[in-house]
Amino acid sequence: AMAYGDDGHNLREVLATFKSCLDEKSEILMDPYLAGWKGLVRFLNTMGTIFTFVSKDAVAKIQIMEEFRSGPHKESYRTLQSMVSYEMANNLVDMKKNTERPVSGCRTILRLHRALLWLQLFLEGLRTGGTDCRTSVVCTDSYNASLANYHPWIIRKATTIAFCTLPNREAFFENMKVGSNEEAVEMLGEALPHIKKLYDITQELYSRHKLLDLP
Ligand code: 1PZ
Repeated sequence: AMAYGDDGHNLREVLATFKSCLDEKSEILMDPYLAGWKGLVRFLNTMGTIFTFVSKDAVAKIQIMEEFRSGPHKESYRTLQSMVSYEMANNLVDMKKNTERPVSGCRTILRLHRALLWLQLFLEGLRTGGTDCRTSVVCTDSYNASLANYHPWIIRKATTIAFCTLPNREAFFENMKVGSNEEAVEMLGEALPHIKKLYDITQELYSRHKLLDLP
């Protein structure tokens, strides 16, 4: 099993990175959150160049957040909670479209947060689907139940076409580099509740501050 993951796309480690995001006060640490996303992008890049338009957008958002994390207010971006407090208190969050304010951390993380719901639904669908379940169908259903609601027609179209190129469940699990199908299912069963917890905490945070519709 040592050989697996040496090429840097062992999904077990990526999902474990997300698990390490919660601190003792149930705050979400920015650095492992971004590291988790970087791992997902690495994994996505093994799925073929047709997903380049997706990984480019994810990378751009990760970079925006890394700049906040290395800038003059880096301490304010230590957790998602401290980011929200800091940006709200300093009037840095654009509530309307087409104003002059620079891109906020809050709106950037919101995009990744919405994508995390897609990830959770998709991997949960693969986990509970039968051996002959169609990856592209599971993926499309998860997308339609999450991200699609925020994407314009042209993106939905491109995304749906790209999904059709996904390999079958067995090959997909193989590409996760976590061992046999059974081990992959077991790993997902262990990891997904932690992803869901992160999602729920972020959703509650954004909802409490009325940030769920940031343009
Ligand atoms: C294994 C198959 C992977 C499929 C990936 C599924 C996600 C589809 C997302 C399609 C995104 C298309 C490109 C850009 C979209 C942006 O317009 C939006 C909104 O941002 P804005 O324009 O407001 O700045 N971006 C997003 O919704 C964030 C998308 C992040 C996707 C991360 C995917 C990570 C994949 C992990 C794979 C295991």
